[in-house]
Amino acid sequence: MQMRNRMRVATFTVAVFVAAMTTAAAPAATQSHFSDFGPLAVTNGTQVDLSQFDPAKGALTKITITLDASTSGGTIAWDNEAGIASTIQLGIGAEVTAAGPSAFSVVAKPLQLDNGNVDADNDGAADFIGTDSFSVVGGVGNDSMSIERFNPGDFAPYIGLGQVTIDITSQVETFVSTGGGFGPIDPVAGNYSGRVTIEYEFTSVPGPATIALLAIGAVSTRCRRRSPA
Ligand SMILES: [Ca+2]
Ligand SMILES: [Ca+2]
Repeated sequence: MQMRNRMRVATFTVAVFVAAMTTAAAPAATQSHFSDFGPLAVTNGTQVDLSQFDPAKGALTKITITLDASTSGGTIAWDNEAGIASTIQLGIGAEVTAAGPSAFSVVAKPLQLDNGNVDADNDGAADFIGTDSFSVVGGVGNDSMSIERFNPGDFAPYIGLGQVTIDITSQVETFVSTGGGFGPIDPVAGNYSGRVTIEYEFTSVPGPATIALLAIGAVSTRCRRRSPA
């Protein structure tokens, strides 16, 4: 009879221990928020507000900010001034920066890109017309970049029940790559838009059920120790 009781207590203790360990070893939880911006003329800026991390949910361990940006409506032309024919890859778009508190900054560079072949300079002028020139008109560019931060010393502005403000700025970005030719570009800025996503990774605070299980486990262990050998 006594043996059967001891077995029962031991089995129960193991079950509580396993339940408690399963809870303790649970993977970190995540929570994310996003906000869209634009379309805006490139060189204009804006702001987006995102929810802070609610400290009641647990301890913040990592912040990831992702910037998805797209561009359209820009044009760029290039005119060959070299005496040889050339390949050309040309792009127009934006360098978009999303900057939050604690110097969390992420940059994306969406570009409308196109490529082709041009003749050698045949007009002695950088006039952006003729068979020695090339243009990008239309199309859409996309880019996405993320940053991750792990230093708890940087987290304070992101914790609370309010909002965290992310500043969005932009400037004109161009791209030129030739196969031997050279010449000037004539860029005209377009528009850009995008989305900022913030992800909070955290370890959960143990709930009342977990604490109760741990307490029962402790009591069971003590009962077993007191049992006669
Ligand atoms: Ca020319
Ligand atoms: Ca020309």
